[in-house]
Amino acid sequence: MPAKVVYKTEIKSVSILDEKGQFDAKLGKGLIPDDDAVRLYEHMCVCRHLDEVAFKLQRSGRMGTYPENRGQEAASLGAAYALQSEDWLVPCYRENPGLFWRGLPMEYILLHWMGDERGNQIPDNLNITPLAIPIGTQMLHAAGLAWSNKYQKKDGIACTFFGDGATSEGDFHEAANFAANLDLPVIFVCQNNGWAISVPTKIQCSAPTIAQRGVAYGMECVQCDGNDIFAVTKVVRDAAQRARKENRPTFIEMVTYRLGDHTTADDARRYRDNEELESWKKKDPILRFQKYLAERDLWDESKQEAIDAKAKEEVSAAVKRAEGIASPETSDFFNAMYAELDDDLIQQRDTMCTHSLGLRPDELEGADVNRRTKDQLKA
Ligand SMILES: Cc1ncc(C[n+]2csc(CCOP(=O)(O)OP(=O)(O)O)c2C)c(N)n1
Ligand SMILES: [Mg+2]
Repeated sequence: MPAKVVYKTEIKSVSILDEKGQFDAKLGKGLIPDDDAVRLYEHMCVCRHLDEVAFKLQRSGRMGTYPENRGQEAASLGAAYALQSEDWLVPCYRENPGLFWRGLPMEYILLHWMGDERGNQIPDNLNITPLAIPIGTQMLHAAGLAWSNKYQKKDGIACTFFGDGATSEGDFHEAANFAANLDLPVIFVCQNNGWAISVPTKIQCSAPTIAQRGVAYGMECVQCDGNDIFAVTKVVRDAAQRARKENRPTFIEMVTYRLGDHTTADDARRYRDNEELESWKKKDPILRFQKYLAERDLWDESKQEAIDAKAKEEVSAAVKRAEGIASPETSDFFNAMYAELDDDLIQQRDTMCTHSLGLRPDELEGADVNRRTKDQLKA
């Protein structure tokens, strides 16, 4: 008996504004009104400028490390634009444009990369989780947030961002399985930027698309041009509707490219062809958006000058706020980490504030602990 085909699928790839600035008027009709398009473009320019400044801050010793977002601005921004304020944004670390669009003040990101934990104390009303540096953990958090919202019958879905490399982590597979089987309102946004530090996507995923990794879990999967803010807006809007109406997750692969190094601790010239880089520079999300706006008489050189001046002002004010913040107290470490402190944690906190080595603070009253001898500390 001939084998029957029991399952067939296809992955669609959505593109509306291509690298030459050509616009699919049918697919893109009414997606982004002109006023919003101008604001989104300006926002992308501000974020690009932040990258330049942050790079210099790191090189001059004023910041620990920094991952440039350059080239990927349309992905998180289009997603944040398509979502609503009650929806969770569950980021990785290359989503500045989307986070700022939601309302995160820029100095939070600067503080984070300056090594100040207060950068991760995101204001509650923003529905943004802290940057996730361990690769992949945030996808599980997004599934949990969506489950919690569904369980409590609250409005709001969860949209999580991660890289191509993160889809090789177990966490991705657990989160995808969980979301699909429990009917959770989650959007999984994979920013496929071609590289996981020095590992190219093609040697860590043998399938022709990353999008199809979601098919095995039984969810809708789609690919889009991640440098095309119109395509991004469309696929995220569709996915959000599916999540809200049907409680179904969607996996979106946004094809993009990081034009910078992985972080300031990396030098991509050691593993990446210049030809590849140059070909992606032509697909820059800002350039094509500029062409689109120019075509509609919404952009010219003088407008760009005004945008650049505003970007300089905004970024330099944020740097001032980040660098001008008072030093944290030792106790902030505990107070930021825990919602409530039990007796044990209170003792740990107080002990840490005395700079003692594990001695009880009540035993140290009036003593200068740093001058105690080893024997005294042992006693
Ligand atoms: C669990 C874990 N393993 C390894 C690392 C080190 N690491 C940091 S970024 C990165 C690559 C991530 O690549 P990708 O998911 O494609 O994201 P991209 O940086 O390209 O946006 C790795 C392996 C980490 N942070 N966490
Ligand atoms: Mg990557």
